[in-house]
Amino acid sequence: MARRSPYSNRKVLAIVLAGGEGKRLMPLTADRAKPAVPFAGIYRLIDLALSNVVNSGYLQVVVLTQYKSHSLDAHVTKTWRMSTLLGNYVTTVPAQQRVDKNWYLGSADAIYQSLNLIHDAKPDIVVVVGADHVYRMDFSAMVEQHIESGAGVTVAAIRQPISLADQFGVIEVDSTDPAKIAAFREKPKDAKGLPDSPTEVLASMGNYVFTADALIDAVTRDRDREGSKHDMGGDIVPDFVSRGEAGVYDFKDNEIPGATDRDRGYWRDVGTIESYYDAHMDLVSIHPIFNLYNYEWPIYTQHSPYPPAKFVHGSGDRIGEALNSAVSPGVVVSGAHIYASVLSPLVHVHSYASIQGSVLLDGVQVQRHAQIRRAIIDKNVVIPEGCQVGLDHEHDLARGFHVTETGITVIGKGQTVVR
Ligand code: ADQ
Repeated sequence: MARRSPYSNRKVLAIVLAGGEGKRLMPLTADRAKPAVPFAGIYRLIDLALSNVVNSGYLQVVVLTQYKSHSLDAHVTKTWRMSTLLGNYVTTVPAQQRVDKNWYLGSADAIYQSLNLIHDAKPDIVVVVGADHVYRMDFSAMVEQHIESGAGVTVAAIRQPISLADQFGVIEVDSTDPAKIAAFREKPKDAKGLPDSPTEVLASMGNYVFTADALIDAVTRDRDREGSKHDMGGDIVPDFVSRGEAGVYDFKDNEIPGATDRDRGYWRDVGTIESYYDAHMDLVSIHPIFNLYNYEWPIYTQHSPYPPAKFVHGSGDRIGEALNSAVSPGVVVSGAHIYASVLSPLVHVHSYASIQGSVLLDGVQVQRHAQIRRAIIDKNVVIPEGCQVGLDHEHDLARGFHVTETGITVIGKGQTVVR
């Protein structure tokens, strides 16, 4: 669904940064890159970024990968294959030491080492987006603002609580021109609140629109800059700001077809276990805060042709039911009670089991009488009969599970669970 734009004659290349390690999502990222972490049952995180790019009308897309990229590469290659007849593509490009013996030193270096792709595509504009956020966004509106402003880079921004300032690039806008960035600090520990809202800061969303030549010039100069970490937020954006060439695009102005009052402006960085968990709970509230059911701006994915989910009477004629929950194809709930949870494909829950406020990834098996509360359980883990997870955190830690400060229990892929 190509979106019309008065500037559609401009050639746009989209680059998705998908090489991050995602340390704060451990153990979910022990075995896979963060953008490949499953989300909402049937998706991978990268599907959200790619759906936004494609729905915005940009059909030439490169995905830069590095860390544990196999499952990410397999997913993107299988799901996002496009007809090349019109010159459209979504392609993954692994780190490959094109320039010297170094792997990508940071996100800016990932682009520097991939400049051949920009030289080949010859775009006027490069849209650079992260791959680990849950949101809908029409990038074409941001591209229009960028072209009109004449900036070298435009950074997408959203208000966030000041308590989270040290997780984001924090933007100060120019007092005379609110579309211009006066100062940008990456993950500051001492951020000041906004003049009209002292409890909030204006945070970078990690999405950028560049004039292609300005991007090529910036990452090339950055390569030899002493002390640079070769990071988009830490080095490249501040460089544009110091030259007075950085603009800001306010995400609250972004209009998405089919958005409801409730989910308009929704954006979550799912960089931590807490935010990943919360994003799932946002999905299963009765009127979802993030609405997967907006078909005017679809989130695309592809999965195996599993049969429909099934709910059956189990042993002793127990009713199998799931309330306020999202249940994927291939799931069987037999005489068990599920509440406020997300079940991924092929999860099987047996009689007398109960699951509340939890996220179960593909193929998890929950045996009879098991009880699961506020937990995230990775692929194919078997929860044995009568086992409790998330009810006693001391016991969870003693069994080698991960428990967050806020009391979310996480069981990693391949972990053996005992009662
Ligand atoms: P972070 O997400 O902490 O902050 P980073 O870890 O560099 O920044 O990740 C940004 C994106 O780049 C992610 O999608 C990641 O997968 C990817 N990436 C990281 N290293 C990479 C590499 N070597 N090769 C390829 N891709 C790589 C960023 C910005 C902040 C902003 C937040 C918003 O730096 O300014 O506020 O995003 O979440």
